[in-house]
Amino acid sequence: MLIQHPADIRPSEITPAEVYRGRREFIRAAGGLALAAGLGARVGEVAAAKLTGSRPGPFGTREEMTPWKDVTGYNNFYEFGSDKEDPARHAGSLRPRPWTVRVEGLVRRPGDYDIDTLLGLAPLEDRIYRMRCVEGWSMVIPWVGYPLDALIRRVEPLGSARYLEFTTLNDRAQMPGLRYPLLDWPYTEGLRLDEARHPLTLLAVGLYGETLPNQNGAPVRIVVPWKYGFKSAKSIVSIRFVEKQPLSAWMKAAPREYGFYSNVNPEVDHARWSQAKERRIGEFFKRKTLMYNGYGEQVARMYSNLDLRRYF
Ligand SMILES: Nc1nc2c(c(=O)[nH]1)N[C@H]1C(S)=C(S)[C@@H](COP(=O)(O)O)O[C@H]1N2
Ligand SMILES: [Mo]
Repeated sequence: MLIQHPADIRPSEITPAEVYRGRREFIRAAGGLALAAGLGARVGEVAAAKLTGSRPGPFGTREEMTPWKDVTGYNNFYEFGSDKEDPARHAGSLRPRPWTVRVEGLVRRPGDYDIDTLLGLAPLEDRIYRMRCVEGWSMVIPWVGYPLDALIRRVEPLGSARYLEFTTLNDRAQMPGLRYPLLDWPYTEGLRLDEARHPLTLLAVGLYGETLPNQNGAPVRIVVPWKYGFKSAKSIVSIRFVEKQPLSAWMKAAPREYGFYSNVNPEVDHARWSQAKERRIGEFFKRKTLMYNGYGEQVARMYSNLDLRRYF
């Protein structure tokens, strides 16, 4: 473990979180978004990778954001190892550019989308979401991205398309963890089409106003805040539109433990532990886990006909 003495902390070490908070407060104080673009340039002097032009989006939470060092230092990204510190330590070998995402399957307009084309498809938004890991911890993360539906509309799904399958990069040269058969690589995940089109579901390209750090799934990932974290696939290289429910990497590995839906649900326990409570990273006492991670008002109607115990 690295211990940093107070004397070692230089005043120039302003974290992206502090910059982000300052920018948001300034935007609020100024009472207008028109100023945001101009401020972005000044902020850029501190942090080179600033994503300019993102604006506050809907569905925000007022809960305290998890500090930058935890959001980027305590991660699950098995392609870089299974310890929480492994992704931050090893994800430097990931090359997020050049990068293309292949859109394939049951769409009228399949194709390879360059990451920069993808970034320009819709206005970027700041979305502060609660995130709940299936292991029982949670964070509040200010993502930057846009609704995945913006891309879906663009590629025009066929009437037969009912599910989406996401696939993560599978390159041993960039991802040392792929040497270990923890999962049947590549990492894949899936969503039902209506879930993928839900306005909460993001195609995320950043956090805290910065380009997505490698350990968080650079350069582009999915974010589905009412489901357990593993549904939010990182560093994706393809999105396939299919007719049948895809089998995710976690379902293959442990079908009794990980279902396709994996909606956050305090009343349906994991095969080996309770899901009633969670520990917000940075807090000591556990808090109660909320149905659909607190997003029930927005998403519950999608599951009105579903037995949540059976379809966990
Ligand atoms: N490709 C890939 N995506 C992944 C994972 C992974 O191991 N590989 N872990 C998942 C899990 S279990 C969680 S909790 C979240 C963590 O995202 P974060 O590190 O950005 O908070 O990523 C998810 N996406
Ligand atoms: Mo997770």
